[in-house]
Amino acid sequence: MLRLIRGATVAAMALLLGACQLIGNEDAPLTTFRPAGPNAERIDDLFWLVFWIATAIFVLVMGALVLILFVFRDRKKEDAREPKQLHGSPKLEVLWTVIPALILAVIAVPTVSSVFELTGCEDDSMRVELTGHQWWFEFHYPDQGVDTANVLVIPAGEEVCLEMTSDDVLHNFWVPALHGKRYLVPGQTTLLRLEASQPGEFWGHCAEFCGLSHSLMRTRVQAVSRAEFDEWVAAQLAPANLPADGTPEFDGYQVFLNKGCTQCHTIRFDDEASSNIVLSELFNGPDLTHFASRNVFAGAVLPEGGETHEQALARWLADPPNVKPGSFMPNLALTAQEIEDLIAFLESNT
Ligand code: HEC
Ligand SMILES: [Cu+2]
Repeated sequence: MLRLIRGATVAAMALLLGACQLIGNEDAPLTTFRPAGPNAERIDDLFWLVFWIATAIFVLVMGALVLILFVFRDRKKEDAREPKQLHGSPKLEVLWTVIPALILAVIAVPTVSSVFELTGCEDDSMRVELTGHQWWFEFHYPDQGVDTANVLVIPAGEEVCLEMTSDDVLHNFWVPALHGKRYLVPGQTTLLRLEASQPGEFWGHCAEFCGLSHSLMRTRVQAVSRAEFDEWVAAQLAPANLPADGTPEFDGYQVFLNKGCTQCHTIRFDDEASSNIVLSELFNGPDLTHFASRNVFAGAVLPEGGETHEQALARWLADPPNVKPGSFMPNLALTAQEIEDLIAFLESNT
């Protein structure tokens, strides 16, 4: 018996310490304990309010329990103290109804007001349309005319309003440092206000099981200064460079045109005649005009484990469903030469 208790105590301590270790850990990019903007701070404040109230109640109740166990423990007949025997006590019953009601009120007021404040956006905040796909996030900036994927660039210190929907199944956009989770629902628009107080890079993840590669549907939010944001927009609006004849980039461009990539991907060139065509809405993939400006791709899962952008791209182009099971980008049976040329071409699109 004693051994069992000792084992259970050690296990409980290990769990507790393990949980504490996650708080503030740099290796836990999806922690909810490092809010980096007003919306996430609001949620964090609420968590700690409830946490400390619950802790106080736990300590009081357990303390009373231990005290009663001690005071009324089994003793020799002569000095045994019988507790006072009660049957119904209106005073006590009122007390233990009123106190919980007050505690619930203290929790309910900030909770309900936070729920309302965190839903919806300010009228003047910058809009970004977000569409969820199996298994990547598409971002369209309607006022700027920018299209990008997986990496959301926002100006720090300003509220950005995500107008979210889904192209296929339910998804859920979650960047814990900036806000809670919100669904992306096919045929509906949901709003999510995002604001990062300081420049930085924040990790996100789809938080609704959405099929085979759900666990590989991630995202990054990059908050930059206003000036850097304007520069980024200007760079994104520029057309892709049409490579000069005879270069590896040009060969890659030819592979891009001839291997069916344009069925699903858009690259905007200056020349109207070149490949702006998206043949099938059903098979749409990320806009690749400025592919190399994004530090991560394929649902923000590549590159991984210290590989370079090029190495990851080679792995992706060789066999996408091998990297992301079920991927809607098929294995196009490219030769090593074609992959090499495509990498030269795609990596030149900064
Ligand atoms: C049938 C449609 C389809 C075809 C054809 C296709 N792709 Fe894709 N591609 C996709 C989809 C869908 C994704 C997103 C996959 C994901 O992240 O799960 C993607 C992702 C990519 C990415 C990563 C983009 C990013 O920012 O995340 C690159 C690069 C890419 N494709 C290049 C190509 C090239 C080069 C070709 C031609 C050899 C090609 N694709 C052909 C559908 C397609
Ligand atoms: Cu998803």
